[in-house]
Amino acid sequence: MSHETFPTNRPAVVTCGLPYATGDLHIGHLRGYVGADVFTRALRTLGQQTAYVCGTDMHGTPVAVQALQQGVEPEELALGRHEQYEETFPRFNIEFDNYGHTHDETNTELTKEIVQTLEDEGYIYEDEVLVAWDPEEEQPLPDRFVRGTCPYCGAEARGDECDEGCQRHLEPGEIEDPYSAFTGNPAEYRERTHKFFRLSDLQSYLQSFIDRLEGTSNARNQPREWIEGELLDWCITRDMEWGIDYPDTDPDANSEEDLVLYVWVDAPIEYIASTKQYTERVGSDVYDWKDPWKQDGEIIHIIGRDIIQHHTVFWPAMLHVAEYNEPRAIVAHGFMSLDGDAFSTSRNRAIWAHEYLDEGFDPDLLRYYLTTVGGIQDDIDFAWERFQQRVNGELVGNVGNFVYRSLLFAYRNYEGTPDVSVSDEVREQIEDAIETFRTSINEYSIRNATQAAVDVASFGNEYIQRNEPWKLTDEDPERAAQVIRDCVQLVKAIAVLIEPTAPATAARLYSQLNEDGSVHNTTLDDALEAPAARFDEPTELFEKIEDDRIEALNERLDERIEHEEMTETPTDDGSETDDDVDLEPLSEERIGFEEFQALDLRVGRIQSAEPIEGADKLVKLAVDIGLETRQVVAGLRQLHDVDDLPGTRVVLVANLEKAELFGVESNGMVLAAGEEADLLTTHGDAPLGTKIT
Ligand code: B3M
Ligand code: ZN
Repeated sequence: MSHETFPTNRPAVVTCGLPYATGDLHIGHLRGYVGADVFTRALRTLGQQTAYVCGTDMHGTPVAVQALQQGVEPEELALGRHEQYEETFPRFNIEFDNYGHTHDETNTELTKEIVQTLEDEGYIYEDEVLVAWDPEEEQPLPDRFVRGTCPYCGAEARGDECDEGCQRHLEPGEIEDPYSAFTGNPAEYRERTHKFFRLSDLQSYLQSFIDRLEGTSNARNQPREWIEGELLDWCITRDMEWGIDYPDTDPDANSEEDLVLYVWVDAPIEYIASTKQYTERVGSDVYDWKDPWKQDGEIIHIIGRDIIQHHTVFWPAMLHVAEYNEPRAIVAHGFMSLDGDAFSTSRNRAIWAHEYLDEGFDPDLLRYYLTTVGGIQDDIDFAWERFQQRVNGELVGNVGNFVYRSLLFAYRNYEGTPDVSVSDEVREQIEDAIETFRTSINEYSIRNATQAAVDVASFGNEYIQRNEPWKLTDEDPERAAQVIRDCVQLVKAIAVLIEPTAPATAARLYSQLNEDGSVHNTTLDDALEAPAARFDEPTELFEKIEDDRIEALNERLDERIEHEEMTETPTDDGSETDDDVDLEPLSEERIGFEEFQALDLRVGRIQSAEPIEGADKLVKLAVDIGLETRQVVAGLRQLHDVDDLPGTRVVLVANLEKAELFGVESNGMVLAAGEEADLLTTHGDAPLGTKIT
């Protein structure tokens, strides 16, 4: 089945992958949100009614793990991030029609309703499943709480995805040689009862869906292997507290069980919930969420290439059984690296979104870079020099140059647009650009659509050079007026065609042209409408980026990377993404001096240290605190070599309740900072046992 070309007369909804509420945004993250924003604006330029929605992904182990690390409640952590994202996106001219989150009421209710429908339709059953378990901590280890070996490709993997290898989704119980991502304890598998979605019954539906699917070729081809292979049923619940409760879980009947929905159930449902919230705000006469999702409309998902399986297998299967429309297109974008290496939030190897803005760079420059430096499917790289090259070469040198010289000439000689009609040559040129733009968007290529706008400027520069209007004003004033009239039309076409990629720039240009109305509401036809008769003296659209600025930026980045490398310790899971170590907020609650004094802190010295069998991080210490020697178990091995520890002066909490860890008694605690346990020491020679006050 082939789809009608855009624009259709059915409302569209464009979504982008929901950011997990786990970390600051860096410019690499922005690719998807910018890409989907550009695509949405471009659809509107074609005349397609479109809503653009997204929301924060609040649930799941990515958030739970980080909350645990930071000692805060997942909800508090997630809501804080949500507000931060909500505030950041518009600063990059990313304008969602609705930005919700997966923990809000709309999504919670809709998720429960949809899961109930799956159940009513007979697609859910209960079964025993082996769940990774930390036997020491007596804790289930869902998803990112466990690591091990991918059974498909042998790579080191997370519990629910082979993130560094074959990218497959992994079902609970699949990962081999599991161990806890926290304690490092070898995990065992225990039987638990969970809910399963009968994905295996949907093979033929999914095959036909994939045949109809539009978008990038990776999203259309990669899933075939999964769909045509053995389709495992999908475990849709987890032993966790944080998440949306399984709808029929009766809290009283099941008091020790915390069964919540797997994050990948409720996350994509936010696409619908967010659209619904948009309708609730603007009214169904303006935009009805039911059109794309239930009736007749177009659904386009723009996602990272690592989550193709979730969007081409699990998601359409759920939609199908719950009687929602299926996506028309899935556009899976590549990743971005930084100077040839992966961005790493945990290692601060990144250019943060706020840093880019604080530098004073126009967001449109980054939008342009992200959109044009590679095709959407390609992995791309960011380097300040390349950014400079593209900005100076294409935006300043080509687009900016053409626009400024044309408008300045027009202003000085005609105080605006010369009063003649546009020539056939130039009209045809613009018509071709419009056609390229339209075709490109129908092929989901925002890069080619943007190129159509830039090509108009290249043509314009060539046209003005070839016709030399500055020579014609005296010799052949009519011809000069024609050339400049044509140039102003080309400028107007550029404003219309570049708006999706560079909306703020297009708006500046439109106001320089003294056009009525907003460039954000223009459609392709406007590119050929006559420009305003009068306009003021123009100003330069873009500013050249100087070499010394790039040098300074590179230096700063190098210093940061070097610094991080020097202080770097391997993270417990070796992963480069997501687990960033944000500082915990300062405690709001003050304590009295007496409360502080209740802590019996003493100067001590480590006498001996030995590793504890089976626990990767733990070490057994004998600490001399003057009055006696204490045996203490401490998690110090990430940062400290066991053999180097004896002799180190430490601060010991002497009146902490005794505990037993790995069968070893711990009588006190040594103070250390952060996840990697940087040991606190003293600098003078305070006698051992001195109380710290
Ligand atoms: N929150 C982020 C990711 O895996 C995840 C996307 C959800 S989209 C419904 O890239
Ligand atoms: Zn794998």
